[in-house]
Amino acid sequence: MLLFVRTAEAGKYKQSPPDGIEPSTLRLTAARSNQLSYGGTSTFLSIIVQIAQYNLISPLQIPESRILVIGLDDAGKTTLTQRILQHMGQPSKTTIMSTVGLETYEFKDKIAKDKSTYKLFDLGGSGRFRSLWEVYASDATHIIIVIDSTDKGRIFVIRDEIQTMITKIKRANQKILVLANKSDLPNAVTHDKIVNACKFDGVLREFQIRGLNCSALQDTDIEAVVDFVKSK
Ligand SMILES: Nc1nc2c(ncn2[C@@H]2O[C@H](COP(=O)(O)OP(=O)(O)OP(=O)(O)O)[C@@H](O)[C@H]2O)c(=O)[nH]1
Ligand SMILES: [Mg+2]
Repeated sequence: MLLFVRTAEAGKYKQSPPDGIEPSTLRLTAARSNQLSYGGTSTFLSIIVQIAQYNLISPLQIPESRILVIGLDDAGKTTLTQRILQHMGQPSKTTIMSTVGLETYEFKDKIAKDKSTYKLFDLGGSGRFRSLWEVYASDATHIIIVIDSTDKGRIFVIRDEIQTMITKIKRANQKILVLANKSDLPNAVTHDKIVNACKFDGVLREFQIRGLNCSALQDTDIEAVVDFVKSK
């Protein structure tokens, strides 16, 4: 299993880790107040610890909402994640690189000042990281499927990936948002067209599913996405 998570520094590389670092290994290199980052070389034990932290320890600390952001590479997941953080009063990055593995953020909403705890998982969309989606999806309360609404050539790739993931996860009444991102671009299609083309109504029929359009880059219609994140 790949569990390779980039740090701000490691984010300098786009699709592959630097020479000498095995992508199948993992090392804790940094931990900030709201963000855990991993990268580099590690042991099998470290990977087991990471999975245990997610599957065993975290439920004891029970964050109220676990939000998974998935989608193909370049769909805009990290750009969106940073927008969500920004809209919820968290520090956010302005320089965004392709995600290696995943990035995790844990925080409370500083704008609404409610007591809810949020755990946000921004997963890499490259093929080698997609097997991670199912690992995190079973325990998620909310899943945001970010789709580049101009990437018509790969619409069936995301459909197939979602279909594969759904067959492997434990259903726990997750809420699912199909997000047609990049609505600022002239050739963008809307979420309903994507849902129809992918037959998501059928594929995701066991879940509470909704669709939205947005532009993470332009910060357009992000409020509705944040409302989805906050929905219980
Ligand atoms: N025009 C436009 N570009 C966007 C939008 N959102 C993201 N982008 C651009 O799309 C590219 C990819 O954005 P990322 O946020 O890194 O995409 P990602 O899905 O996280 O990609 P991976 O981490 O590789 O899986 C960047 O050049 C972004 O600036 C949007 O709403 N509109
Ligand atoms: Mg990313």
